[in-house]
Order: sequence, then C-alpha cells, then structure tokens
Amino acid sequence: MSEKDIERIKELESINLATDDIRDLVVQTKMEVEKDNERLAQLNNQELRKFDIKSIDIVGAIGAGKTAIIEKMVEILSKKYRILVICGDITTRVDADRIQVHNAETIQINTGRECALNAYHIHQIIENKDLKNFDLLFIENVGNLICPSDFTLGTDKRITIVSTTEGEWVIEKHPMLFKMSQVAVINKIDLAERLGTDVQKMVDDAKNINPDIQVITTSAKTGKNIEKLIEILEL
Ligand SMILES: Nc1nc2c(ncn2[C@@H]2O[C@H](COP(=O)(O)OP(=O)(O)OP(=O)(O)O)[C@@H](O)[C@H]2O)c(=O)[nH]1
Ligand SMILES: [Mg+2]
Repeated sequence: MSEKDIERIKELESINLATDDIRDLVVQTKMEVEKDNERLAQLNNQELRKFDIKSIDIVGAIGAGKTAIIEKMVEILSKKYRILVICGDITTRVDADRIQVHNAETIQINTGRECALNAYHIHQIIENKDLKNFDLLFIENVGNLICPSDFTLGTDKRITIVSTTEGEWVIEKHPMLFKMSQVAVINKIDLAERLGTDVQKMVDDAKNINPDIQVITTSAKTGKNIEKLIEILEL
C-alpha cells in the first residue's frame, strides 16, 4: 500500500471514532481490508480486460443524477456496444429497471446496511456471468460521497457525479472521491441559475483537488454535454 493510501486512510479516520490507544489498530485493520479489496479489484480488472470489456464505475451523491446520466449514455451507446450495467442500491431495483428499458442488461445488487459496493460484489458477478456477451460495463454505486472511496472495484475509470442542487461546496467538502476519479461530472446544470449555484467554483475545486481530473458540466434532463462525456470517456 502506498504512502498516499495510508495518508488517505488516516485522513478519513476521524479522531472522534478511535481513541489514541486503539487508533493504530483501527488504521491497521482498515488497511488490511482495503488491501484484500484491492487484490480482488485487480483480478476483476484483469478478467474484464481479457474479454475486452471497457469498464467504468459511477459514484456520487444521492440523487445527483447517476442513473439519469447512465440512462442517457446507454440510450446512445447501446447502438454500438453490448452493455451490462450493475446497480448498487440499499434495497430496491428501481435504478436497474430504469436503465434496462434503454437496451442494456442490468443486475441489481442490494447492499442492505452497507453504504458502498466493493470488489467482492463485482467479483461474484464476473465469475458467474458469460463475459463474452458484453463490450461495456457500467457500475452505478450506492449514492454516497464518502464510503466508495474505501473500495475500488476494478474498473478502468471512475466518474464522480455531483449536482448543482447539492450546493457549490459539495466538491470542496468531499475531496476523496475526486482524488480517485478520472472524470468529475457536475450535473443539473439546467438548474444552476435558478439556484444561484457558483458552478465555476465547483469546477475550480475539482481541479484544485486533482489537477489531472477532467471536469464536465451536464444536464441529464436536457441532454447537454452527454455526447461530450461519452467522448471524454473514449467510448
Ligand atoms: N433538472 C434536472 N433534474 C435531473 C437531472 N439529472 C437527474 N435529475 C433528476 O434528479 C432526480 C434524481 O436522479 P437520479 O438519476 O435518480 O439520481 P441518482 O444519483 O441515480 O440517485 P440515487 O441512485 O438514488 O443516489 C430524478 O428526479 C431525476 O429526474 C438534471 O440534469 N436536471
Ligand atoms: Mg441511481
């Protein structure tokens, strides 16, 4: 595990959650869990690449528009690719059903009390699915800007989605996922003016947190910049 990863875990470990005497043990245990997850994520990636499947996981705040953006992309991309979408949600299969009508196969994982998907969830699907039937995999994580930073899934790229309705501080306040993503999407741009959201601040925050990240503003409602997002993802 790199110095950067250890720093990330320490940064996430609230001093209120662990007293001095057990903090090292808490950090150690968490590092071991993450290491196991990382190993499995690498296996997932190897397997997906073996079948030439492009893979992208989508994380973001509750209601930011993850499903809506996947729906729009699948609508366009299903003409070109055979698409599998894995949706993580606490209890329902609402998102999977929404996406399925756009001509993709969907699998819903209900995580129950767990606040994020992990590499093991994806590994189980990869092991049981005939991967030669697919060219493109999207994974929609449980709506959450915190927990998914603990677990990579083994995809080629990660997108983090926030929206103008969450307030212009949302990126500044949740830096972790932006450090770990290749693309940041600021969605619901159609509502920005009415809400008075400073979108430029959000763009700047993402760039300050991760200078390598590509930032795009979208509206899943009007379709604005969805084609551009597909281009950025090299699909
Ligand atoms: N105005 C506007 N509404 C949007 C946009 N994108 C999504 N919505 C609406 O926002 C709500 C939440 O969108 P979802 O796509 O379900 O969001 P999500 O991130 O998948 O939500 P969870 O999976 O529950 O975390 C829905 O009512 C969408 O129609 C957008 O760009 N503009
Ligand atoms: Mg959703």
